[in-house]
Amino acid sequence: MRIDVLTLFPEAFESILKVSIVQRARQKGLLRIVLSNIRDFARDNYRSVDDKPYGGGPGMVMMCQPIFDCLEQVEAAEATKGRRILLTPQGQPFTQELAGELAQDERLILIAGRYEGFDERIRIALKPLELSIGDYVLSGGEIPAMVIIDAVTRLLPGALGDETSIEQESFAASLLEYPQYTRPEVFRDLRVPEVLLSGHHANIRDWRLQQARERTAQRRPDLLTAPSNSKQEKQSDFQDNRKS
Ligand code: 9D3
Repeated sequence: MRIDVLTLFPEAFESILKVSIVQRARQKGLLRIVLSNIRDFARDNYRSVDDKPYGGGPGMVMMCQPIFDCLEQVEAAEATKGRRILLTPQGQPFTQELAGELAQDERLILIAGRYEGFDERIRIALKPLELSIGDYVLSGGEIPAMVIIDAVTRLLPGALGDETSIEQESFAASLLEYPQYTRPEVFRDLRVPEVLLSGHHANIRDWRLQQARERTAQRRPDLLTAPSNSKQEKQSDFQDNRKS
């Protein structure tokens, strides 16, 4: 997969490029990330990429011209144009399911903005998929773009070490994780639950499923009623558990 990022802060992406799974996927040749600085496409002496909103109001708006020109050059670099994605607080919520769909694509083009927003003609003419990563206010689209890169990269075939992990991740949205323990058996008087030491695999499975259900009901009851849940499949995760 090739991921292009159009941004005013390409240097902000150094961190994600250099660590863990994204870095490993790049080394393995599964992923190529190409950063483009929108400001390189500015045309005036001030290298402007934003301007005042028509009709007045606070803040500045990202101009069409630098983004259109940057995108045109980026798209021309490959035969495959790729899926255009605009990061905005008004976008469709990014989910694990969507990450799975994006991971099938050959090429993604992420456009991260700053300021109060984009000139509406960027939406009208470029018809991007518009994504938000959640209902909180960030300073720009760079962190959302990194979130998408990270979530999608994990789903590229061969990116994760062992193959069972991907299967388990696809169920991540249906039930919360059960409690996990590692050595020692007693730490500051806190004991590991007896069932986990018993070696009785059927009981361990039952306990984990029950714990996961209780925890989900307590903390995220919305997950238990959501239509996209594959609870059957999640249960099969417990029936054939290779997690620990
Ligand atoms: C005052 C109205 N604000 C819109 C809710 C203005 C505004 C706030 C923050 C405009 C842009 C931004 C910068 N945020 C993003 O670019 C962004 C974002 C986010 O803030 N939260 C969650 N997902 C995303 S994706 C892009």
